[in-house]
This record gives sequence, structure tokens and C-alpha cells, in this order.
Amino acid sequence: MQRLFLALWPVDNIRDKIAEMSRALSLPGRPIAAVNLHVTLVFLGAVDEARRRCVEQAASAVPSRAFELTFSEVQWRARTRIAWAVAEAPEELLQLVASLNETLRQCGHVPDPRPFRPHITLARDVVQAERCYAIAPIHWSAQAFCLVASPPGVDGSEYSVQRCWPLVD
Ligand code: 3AM
Repeated sequence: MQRLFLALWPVDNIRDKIAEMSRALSLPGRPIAAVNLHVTLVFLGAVDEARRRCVEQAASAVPSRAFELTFSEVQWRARTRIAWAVAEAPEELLQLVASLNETLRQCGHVPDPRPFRPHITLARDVVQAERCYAIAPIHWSAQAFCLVASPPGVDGSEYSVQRCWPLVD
């Protein structure tokens, strides 16, 4: 079994900008390592080999369009103790997530009932912070989405990108 999720994975210069912005905020808590920064699209959980093949086939067939995301705010919530950078969701992204959730049902996936909000988790276990930080906007031109494995149980370990699918311009 592998713990998998689908995500937008930043190219290096975007990753560097996000990591630099996050460092500059000096958020307390456990910062997410720069190599792990991402936007989760669909969390799949523990997946066996057969289901993984199903997921890859479904992801290959899903219609998708390229889009741009702009992160212009960092929010912190006392309830979750998470600080994350948030962006407005463009229509193409909402469509992509909806299509993935729908097509992945054939692989036994149960969609998360919570509304999708594009975000990059920057730090966890943040006990106290500002509710909202304005940041210089970070533009992320999304050209692909990826299947990513998260090694079980080891908090702080590196995620590993398994495979990516291009978004059509
Ligand atoms: O991108 P974020 O940080 O919001 O919290 C986990 C992370 O989300 C989330 O999957 C992403 C990649 O690890 N995650 C972990 N367990 C989860 C679960 N049981 C989960 N999301 C939903 N249900």
C-alpha cells in the first residue's frame, strides 16, 4: 500500500518564492520543508497496486486546462493550527478537481465533502499567529498535476512525485 495524493507541484523558482515568503513571516510551529510545498487537489489515502493503476488511468483521461493561481494572503486558523497561503480558485482548477473526484469514484475514491480551497500549507502546530498576512502576490502558472506519494508515519519526510500529467494550454 502507498499513501497517495494528487497535487499541483511547483517548479523550482515558484517553490523558492513560496519558501522565501514563508521564512520571512517567521511563523511559529513546524514549518513545511521547501521540498514538500504543494497544492493538494485530491487526497487518496492508502492505495494498493490495482487501485493505483486505476487512479493513473483516470488521471490520464481527465480533461484539463492550464491556469494561473495567485497567492496573495497567508491565513492562520486557531482551530487547525495551520498557516497556509491561499488563492482564489480559477474555474479551470475547480473543473479539474470536480472531474478528478468524479472519475476517481470508479477507483473506489470517496470525494472529500468539504469545498475545495486551493492552499499551500506553510506551517503546522502554529499555536498563535496573525489571522491574516498580506503578502506580495506569488503567481503560479500551473502546467501539470502530479501523483505524489507520502511515506507513511514519518512526519517531516520528503514527498515523492510519482508521475505528472500536463494541463493543456
Ligand atoms: O496540502 P495539505 O497540507 O492541505 O493534510 C494533508 C496534506 O494536505 C492531507 O493530504 C495532503 C498531503 O499529505 N491529508 C492527510 N491525511 C488526510 C486525510 N485523512 C488528508 N486529507 C484528507 N484526509
